[in-house]
Amino acid sequence: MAPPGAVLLLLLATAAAAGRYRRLHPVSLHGPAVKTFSAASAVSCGLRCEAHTPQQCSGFIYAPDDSTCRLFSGDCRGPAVNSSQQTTERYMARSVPSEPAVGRCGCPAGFHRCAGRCLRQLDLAVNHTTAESQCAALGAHLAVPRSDEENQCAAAAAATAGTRAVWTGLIELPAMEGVYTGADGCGAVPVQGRWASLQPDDGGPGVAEDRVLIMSTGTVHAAGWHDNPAGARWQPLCQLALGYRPGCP
Ligand SMILES: *[C@@H]1O[C@H](CO)[C@@H](O)[C@H](O)[C@H]1NC(C)=O
Ligand SMILES: *[C@@H]1O[C@H](CO)[C@@H](O)[C@H](O)[C@H]1NC(C)=O
Ligand SMILES: [Ca+2]
Repeated sequence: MAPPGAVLLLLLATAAAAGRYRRLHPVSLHGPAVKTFSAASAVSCGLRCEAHTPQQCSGFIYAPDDSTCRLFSGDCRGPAVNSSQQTTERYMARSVPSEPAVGRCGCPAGFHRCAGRCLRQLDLAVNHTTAESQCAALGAHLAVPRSDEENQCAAAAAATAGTRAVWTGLIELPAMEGVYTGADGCGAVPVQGRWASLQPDDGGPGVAEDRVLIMSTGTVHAAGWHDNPAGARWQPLCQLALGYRPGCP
């Protein structure tokens, strides 16, 4: 039990950090923290976050009870939250002052808002490696649909793609068959109920299919998620790492 003085100090410290952080609702996070360590206060936790770029650290959770400071990347909060698992932990989302003045629900040029995320589909079908670097050149990563809404956004993008499919930022972990991690840095991605009929099939003997695309209707393939080899060519769907706005359609 912390003495009243310590509680007051924490409140002051949190208020001092308020200008550089937005306090969001209590959350729980599916993904692992990028970094976890012990810190004396919320302010020192915030300073550790600020020692990184906004892409590397988009916010933190400080637990005064055990002095645990956890840094997160890529606005990991959001649809990863399972509301029935909410805790009283306070996620402090880092303010990004250089964010373009595009209004609350706007996105930078070329990107459109969907389910709170900024997305951009590229025109050319390329392999997964090239898709990743093309998104990175835009300050983004391949899209990682975690919620039903985000999955619908990705499926809608696939429906308008020339190839009727888009690459996602899901990669099957080499040592863990069936576990897919997200390019958003927020850990394992829930995959239940997303796969197209007969997927994932790992491509059969001798073929490693460890990347995931979203197929729309209107092809010979079943609609839904498919595993494919990294060398397959599909259109990239990029997602901005920062600037998640939970209240925006
Ligand atoms: C949320 O968490 C509860 C409790 O762990 C679990 O029963 C439920 O299936 C989860 N819901 C989703 C959508 O993950
Ligand atoms: C992807 O394409 C690039 C450029 O054509 C090539 O250099 C690279 O080897 C390819 N990677 C895979 C995994 O196919
Ligand atoms: Ca497959």
